[in-house]
Amino acid sequence: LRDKTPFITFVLGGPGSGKGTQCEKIAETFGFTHLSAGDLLRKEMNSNSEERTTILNIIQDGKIVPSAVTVKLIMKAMESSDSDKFLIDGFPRTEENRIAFEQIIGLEPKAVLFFDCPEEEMVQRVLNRNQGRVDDNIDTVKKRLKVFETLSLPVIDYYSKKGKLHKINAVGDADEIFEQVRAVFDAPEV
Ligand code: UP5
Ligand code: MG
Repeated sequence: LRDKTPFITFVLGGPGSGKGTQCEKIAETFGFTHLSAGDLLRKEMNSNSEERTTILNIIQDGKIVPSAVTVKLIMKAMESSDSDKFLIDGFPRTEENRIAFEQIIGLEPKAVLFFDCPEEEMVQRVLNRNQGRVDDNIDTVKKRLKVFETLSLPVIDYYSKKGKLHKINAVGDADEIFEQVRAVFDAPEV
């Protein structure tokens, strides 16, 4: 049993906007545990899980894995950690994801970061990454961008209306971007 409600921050932004890079810095500086939904799904995809083929096909097509699968993985990761501060990177990506998390986990984020980056920059970063991700090719990147625009922007808009959104200009040097992020976590209301 936990004696404290976990401090949850959702970290959102398009493909290649720098979520993972900035989460590492936040985790290091502010002591959060970094959970990347994409990393959890890729790990599941490379295991002998029953879901592995479904996940691979969806990721290759730039679509969204069913909420039940992703929320279960996030919940398992949270439960197996003794941390009470989590950065959830790349989730929720749809309104349905958001509602599933609220219903299954029963928690809401204290803050939501949005890394705002122009499309051309995101495409360049993803295509330059070269780490063998099955979705880092021009065709899948175009699909990921489309999904981001149609399904993920409404989630960002939802948190903006709730007054929880912190929009970060994600263009420039990673350390400069982190200075904007630092200001969010240094502020007393967060
Ligand atoms: N880089 C970083 N910052 C830079 C900077 N300031 N200047 C120049 N370069 C910079 O960065 C991307 C690349 O850019 C790296 O090479 C980095 O060095 C460089 P990174 O920090 O990795 O950006 P990030 O936003 O994390 O990009 P990523 O590609 O991981 O974002 P996605 O949201 O596309 O990927 P994710 O892993 O979250 O999801 C992948 C897929 O999984 C989804 O498309 C979807 O199919 C599936 N998924 C779900 O279905 N449900 C989920 O909940 C989550 C994922
Ligand atoms: Mg990432």
